[in-house]
Amino acid sequence: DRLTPSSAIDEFRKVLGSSKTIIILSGAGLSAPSGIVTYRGSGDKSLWSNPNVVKYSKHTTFQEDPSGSWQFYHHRRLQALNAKPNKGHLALAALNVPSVASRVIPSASLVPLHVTQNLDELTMRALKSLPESASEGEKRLVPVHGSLFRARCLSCKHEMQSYEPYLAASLKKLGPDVVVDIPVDRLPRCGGDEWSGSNRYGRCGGLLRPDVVWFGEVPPRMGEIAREITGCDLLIVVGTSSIVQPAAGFASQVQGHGGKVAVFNLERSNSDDKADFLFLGSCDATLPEVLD
Ligand code: BJW
Ligand code: ZN
Repeated sequence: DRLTPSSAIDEFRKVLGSSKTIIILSGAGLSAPSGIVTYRGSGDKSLWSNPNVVKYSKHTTFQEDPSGSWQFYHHRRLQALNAKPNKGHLALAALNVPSVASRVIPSASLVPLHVTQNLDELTMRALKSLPESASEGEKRLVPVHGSLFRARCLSCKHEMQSYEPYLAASLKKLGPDVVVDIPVDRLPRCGGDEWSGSNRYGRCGGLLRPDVVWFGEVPPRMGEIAREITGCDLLIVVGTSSIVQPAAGFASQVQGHGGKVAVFNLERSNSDDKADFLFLGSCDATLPEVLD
């Protein structure tokens, strides 16, 4: 019933302070100030300008070219490992610190559910940098498109996590534009030592795939998210183009039952004219300013 979204901080703070159920939805823009390129940004700064991203975001590509896919994700992992959480990640994570929560979100019955579409684990690292009293936040973080640092076995479904620069030996210091021919039996395998191919842990030895969500695949924990959306008073949307489903549908679902939506983005994004609040600017500046 409003024509344009409000950018009044005090009005937003009242809604924030009276909300019982708060959901945060984040996208690539949250990590942009950490130096991680977005998918759909302009020009050279867009991952989508790299044909590999289009190719390896399809769920059928891994079967056709597992070696190329693992090499592509090797470089994505290095980029994320070399980045650090920024002030935007930290401002959101701080809502899990009891002294901050009692001041900023006093009506919240639980710490916010943070649904992130990012694969870089920077929000997880921001949460881990907080005092022990904020540990609830980790359970309430849903990496809805998976993680660059997780893999799962195509044979036995075993899931694993690793921060080792696997494939480093095969790739040496080759740049992201060079694709070499790594035989499938040298790709990360189930039970492998640092995913290197030697079956040190006696698991099944099957081929691992990156535990990320490609187009055409169903994201995890959707039931949990749907339940939370049903009672959501306030959805805080940060740095996403709001084009990719299912996350792109959250705002209208929340507003459909009377909840409010606040958008934080560098520029105008899909359907943000329907938002209740809109804070334009880089989220490493706007989030600390609006949430502190
Ligand atoms: C800043 C900033 C700063 C920059 N500060 N802001 C038609 C045909 C075929 C399929 C479909 C179809 N229609 C719908 C579909 C489904 C499809 C889909 O949505 N496609 C659309 C593209 C049309 N979706 C799926 O297939 C999904 N699965 C699904 O729907 O299953 C069905 C189902 C669901 C639920 C229940 C039951 C059934 C799966 C989607 C998987 C997406 N995977 C990717 C790639 C991961 C792998 C990899 O990275 O290698 O995930 S795609 C890519 O986009 C990545 C991202 O997480 C995702 C979203 O991107 P995001 O985060 O919005 O980033 P950008 O770059 O788009 O936007 C950045 C924003 O930040 C911009 O707005 C900037 O302005 C802003 N910004 N700097 C603040 N400093
Ligand atoms: Zn296995």
